[in-house]
Amino acid sequence: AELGRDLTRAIENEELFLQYQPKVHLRRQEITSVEALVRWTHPTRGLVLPSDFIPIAEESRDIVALTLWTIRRSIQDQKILAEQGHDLRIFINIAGVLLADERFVRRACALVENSGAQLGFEITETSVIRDPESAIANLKVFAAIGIVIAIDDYGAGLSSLAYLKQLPARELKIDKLFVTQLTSSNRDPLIVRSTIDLAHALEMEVVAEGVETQAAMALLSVMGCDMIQGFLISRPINIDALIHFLDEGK
Ligand code: G
Ligand code: G
Ligand code: NA
Ligand code: MN
Repeated sequence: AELGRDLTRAIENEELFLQYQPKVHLRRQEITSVEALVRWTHPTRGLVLPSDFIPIAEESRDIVALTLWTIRRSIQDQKILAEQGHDLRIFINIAGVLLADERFVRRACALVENSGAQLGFEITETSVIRDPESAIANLKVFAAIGIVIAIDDYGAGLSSLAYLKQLPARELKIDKLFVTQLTSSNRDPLIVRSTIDLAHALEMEVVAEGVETQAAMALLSVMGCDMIQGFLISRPINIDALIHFLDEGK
């Protein structure tokens, strides 16, 4: 509750910041997008991670202001990256409660449309379950203005093939639960391979999250996985470090 009170102020006081984690396209051998992850420098607690405040923000409705802030900052940072010669799509995590919030949807669309920025929204399937009809309708609104929809944490939550069939998603992110032990497990590679095939059959590109080793990357490449994200490539990093990282890879 205390952290919740502080959060309202934190958004106004610029205590939040974004880090970016690159996704590498395996066949193209290049970074085509990044995921924005919010962090909070709390005046007394120091660095607070999203797992500690996103659930609070969802309860208190601060999630609306927080996410609009994240979208605005991502739009600004995308311009900075483009000026440095790096055209990347920035993906933002969108909490499930927001998919049924018409006011949020209107405000988010206005921000994105006015900026012309290339954004993506990451949503979990579990977040669609609350109110599938409005979630799917609103995701179609986002997709119609050029926002790429990615299904996040696939396989870890309440996955339903009925939703997979209806969501206007272009990317499917396999949860790191199946990836971090990919080369030492019997079942994980079977699950990952069949998920890749399923996503491709539905004309989605596949991102493997939590790639930590060369061996996992090599296996994912053989399996036809399109993109990888994980500590092997980079941890989430500040915009300046990201620019440096991208310049080095040129
Ligand atoms: O690195 P990391 O601890 O940042 O991510 C933890 C979790 O926090 C992830 O599940 C991620 O989706 C979530 N998260 C990070 N930034 C945001 C954000 O801006 N909005 C929402 N809703 N979730 C976020
Ligand atoms: O739920 P979401 O996928 O948005 O959360 C991303 C989380 O995964 C962040 O906390 C991020 O720091 C973490 N993460 C990113 N890459 C790796 C990785 O290679 N290994 C592990 N263990 N965690 C990772
Ligand atoms: Na995510
Ligand atoms: Mn994820």
